[in-house]
Amino acid sequence: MAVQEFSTVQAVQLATRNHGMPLEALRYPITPVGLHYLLIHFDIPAVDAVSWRLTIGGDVERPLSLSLDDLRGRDATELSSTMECAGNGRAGLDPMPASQPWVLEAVGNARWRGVPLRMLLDEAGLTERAVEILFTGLDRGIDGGAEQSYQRSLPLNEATRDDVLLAYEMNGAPLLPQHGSPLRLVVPGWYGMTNVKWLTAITAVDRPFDGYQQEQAYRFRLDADDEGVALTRMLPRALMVPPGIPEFLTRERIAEPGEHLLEGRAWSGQAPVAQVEVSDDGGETWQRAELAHDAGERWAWRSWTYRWSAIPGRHTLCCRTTDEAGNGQPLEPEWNVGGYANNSVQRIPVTVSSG
Ligand SMILES: Nc1nc2c(c(=O)[nH]1)N[C@H]1C(S)=C(S)[C@@H](COP(=O)(O)O)O[C@H]1N2
Ligand SMILES: [Mo]
Repeated sequence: MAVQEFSTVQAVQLATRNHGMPLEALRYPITPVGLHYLLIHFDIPAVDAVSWRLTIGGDVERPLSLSLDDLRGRDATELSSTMECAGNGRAGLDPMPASQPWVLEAVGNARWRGVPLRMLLDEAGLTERAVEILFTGLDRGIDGGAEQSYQRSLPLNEATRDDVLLAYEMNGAPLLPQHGSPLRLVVPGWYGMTNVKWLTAITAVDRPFDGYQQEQAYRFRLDADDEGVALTRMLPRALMVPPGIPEFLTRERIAEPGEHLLEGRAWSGQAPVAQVEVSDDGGETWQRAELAHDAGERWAWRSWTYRWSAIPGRHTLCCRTTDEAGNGQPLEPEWNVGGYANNSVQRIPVTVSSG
C-alpha cells in the first residue's frame, strides 16, 4: 500500500472507470443517473436478470430464494437519498493514499425504489442467534492481497430500519449495470461502501463479519499500526456549484464583478442539516447562507443559496455545514491511511475580473 507503488497511470485508470459527479450537477435536486458518481472495486459482473435469484439464508427460520418478479410483487417504498463515497476528498490529503483519487465529486442524490429489507427479514424469520446481516455481491476480485466477493455487513438495528431498501429502481428506471443491476442495498445516511450492488445473497450471521471490506478497508486509521474505527455514517458536508467559468486545463474560475447567486447542497448522515455558511476570504469570516424549505426527505441533501457581491481581485470561496447534533467541517483535513472521511471545507479560488 506504499504511496510510491501507485503510479499516475494506475490512478488515472481508476479515475476513468469510476467517474465523479461534475460539481455543476449540484444544481439538480435529483442527480440524473448518468451524472451520479460511480465506484466499482472490481468488474461490473454479467448478470442475467431472468435467471438471477436473491437468497436469504443463514440464521433464519425459513430460507428464501426470490426472483426479480417476486421482489417487484412485494409492497414497495420509494425515497431520495444522498450517497457519498467514504473516500470523497482523498485527493486533498498529502501524500494521497493509494486508491480512487476523488477530489470532491463522489456524491449524488438519487430516488430509490425497492422492498424494505425488514419485510423480507420478517418473512424469513431471524433466529435468536442472528447478530448481523451480511450482504454479498456477485462481483469478485483481489483487494489487500486476498481474493474475495464484495461483502459488507450491518448490525441488526441498522438492517431492520424502515428506510433500508433492496432497490431495483433508480430515478424511476431499472438499475443500470454499473449501479448494481438487478438489485442493490440502499442504507440512507451511511457512506457508499455500505450500499452493496449486484446482490446475490443476504445471510443472517451469528458473529460480527470480519471480511476484508469490513475489518481491513473502510477504517479510519492514523497509521498502519492503528486499529482505527469503522466508517459508518456520512460526516456533514456542504458543496457549491463553482461560480463563473473555468479555465480548461486548471479548472480555475473566472467571474464577473457584481452579484452572484452561489448555490449548493449540504448533507449529513449523523443528524439533519442545521445551517450552511459561506466565506469569500478562505475561511476567515463566515456568513449564513439561506437553506431552502426542502427538508421533507430526511436522507436527501438540502439546497442552499448565498448572494455574493464579487469585487475585482482573487478570492477563495468556501462553504461549510453544521448538523443538528453540532457536527461541523474542519478547515484542514486529518490525514489517515485509507484517505477516508475528509470533510474539510471546499475551497474555490476565483479571480474576479475588473469588469
Ligand atoms: N458489490 C459491490 N457493491 C458496491 C461496491 C462494489 O465495488 N461492489 N462499491 C461500493 C462503494 S465503495 C460505493 S461508494 C458505492 C457506489 O455506488 P454507485 O456506484 O452506485 O454510486 O457502491 C458500493 N457498493
Ligand atoms: Mo466508496
